[in-house]
Amino acid sequence: MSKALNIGMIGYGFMGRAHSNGYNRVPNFFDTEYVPVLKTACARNKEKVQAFADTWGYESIETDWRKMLERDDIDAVDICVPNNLHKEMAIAAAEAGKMILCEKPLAMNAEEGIEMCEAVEKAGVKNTVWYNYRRVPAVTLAKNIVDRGDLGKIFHYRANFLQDWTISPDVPQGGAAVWRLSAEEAGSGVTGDLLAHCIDTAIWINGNITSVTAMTETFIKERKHQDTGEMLPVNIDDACAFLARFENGSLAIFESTRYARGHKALYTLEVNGENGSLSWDLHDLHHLKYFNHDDESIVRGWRDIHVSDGEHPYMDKWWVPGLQVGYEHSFVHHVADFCKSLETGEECGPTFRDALETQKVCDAVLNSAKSKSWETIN
Ligand code: SOE
Repeated sequence: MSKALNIGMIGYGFMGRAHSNGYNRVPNFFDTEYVPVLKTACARNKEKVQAFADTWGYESIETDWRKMLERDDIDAVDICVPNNLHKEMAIAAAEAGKMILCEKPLAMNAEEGIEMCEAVEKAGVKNTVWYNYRRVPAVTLAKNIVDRGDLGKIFHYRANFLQDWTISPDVPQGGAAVWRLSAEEAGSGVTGDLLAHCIDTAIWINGNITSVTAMTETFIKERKHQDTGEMLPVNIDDACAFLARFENGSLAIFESTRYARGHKALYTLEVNGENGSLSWDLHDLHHLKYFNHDDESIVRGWRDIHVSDGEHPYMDKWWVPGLQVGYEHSFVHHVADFCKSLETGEECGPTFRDALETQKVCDAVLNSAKSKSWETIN
C-alpha cells in the first residue's frame, strides 16, 4: 500500500519546474512506499501560478504561503524562491510541522542557516537541500569509488563552474529570473549560486574544508533594476576563485565566473589520489574519467566510464545498459531518495545541517576576498 507525500510548492520558476518534474517521475521509475502527490502550488501571481499548476498537475493553488502552511493536507513544503525568502519560510514551515525541501543555497549566510537548522531540529521535521549534482549517477559513482578507498590518500581536489550569461551590461539585476544578480535577493553572486554546488560535492566526496583564501571581482559595477529601471550598484561577485585546505590534508582550487565566454554551465571536478584520479564534466555528465595506477603498465591510461550500466548508481531504474540519463534525473533521484528516507528513517542528505557547512565555506570565501587573508572554517 503506497502512502501519499503531499507536496506544497512555493515558487514556479526554473527550479519549481525541475522539482515538479522530479516528483512526477518518481512513481513511474522508483518503487517507493511514499509517493509524491502535487497538492498545491503557491505564488503571489494567481494567473501564473494557476498556469504552472495546470502544466505540472498540481491539484490546487494558493497565493499566500502562510495560508498554505495552515493546511493539514500538506506534508512537505518545497521552497523554490529567491534566497532572501528561504529563512522566513523554512522556519515557519518547521514550526507548522512540515517537512522541508529547500532550494540551494540554504540561506543568505551561515547566520541565517544556523537559525534554520535549529528550527528544523527543534521541530524534528525531515529536511533536505537541493544540491542536485550529487545525484548525477557519474558523480555518485565518483563518491563511491573514493569511499571504497580506491584512490588512496587524496592530495588534490579542483572544481570549476563557468557560465557566460551576464557579460552584457544590458542584463538587468533584481526581480523575476535575474534576482540572482541582486545581492539583496541572492546574498552573493557566483559564490552562493555556483561555487556552492562545487563546495557541496567537494565536502561530500572529500570531507570538510578547514580554511580558504579567495579573490572575487565584480566586472560590471552598475546595472538597471529590472522592475524600476533605476541604475543601481552591483553588489554581487561576478567571479570568484579560491584555494582551500581540507581536513584530510588535501589541497583544493575552485573557480567560478559568469564571464567565461562560450561556457554555459561547465561544472568540472577532479580528484587526485595516491593510486588514481577521477574527473567529471557536467557537459558530458554520464561519463566518469578514471585513472587507476594499479592497472598493468602497458594498458594503463584514463578510462572513460559510460555511467549507464545497471550496476551504476540509480541506473537500474532507467533504461537498458548503454542508454543514458541527464540533468533532470538528478532531481528525480533526489525525490526518490527523500521518499526512501521516509521509509527507512534515515536522513536524506544534504540536510540543512550539511548545507550549513557549505554556507560556512561560502561566507569564509567572501570574507577572505574582503580581508585578503586566509579564513578558517569552524
Ligand atoms: C544559474 O544560472 C543556475 O541556474 C544555478 O542557479 C543553478 O543552481 C545551476 O545548477 C545552474 O545555473
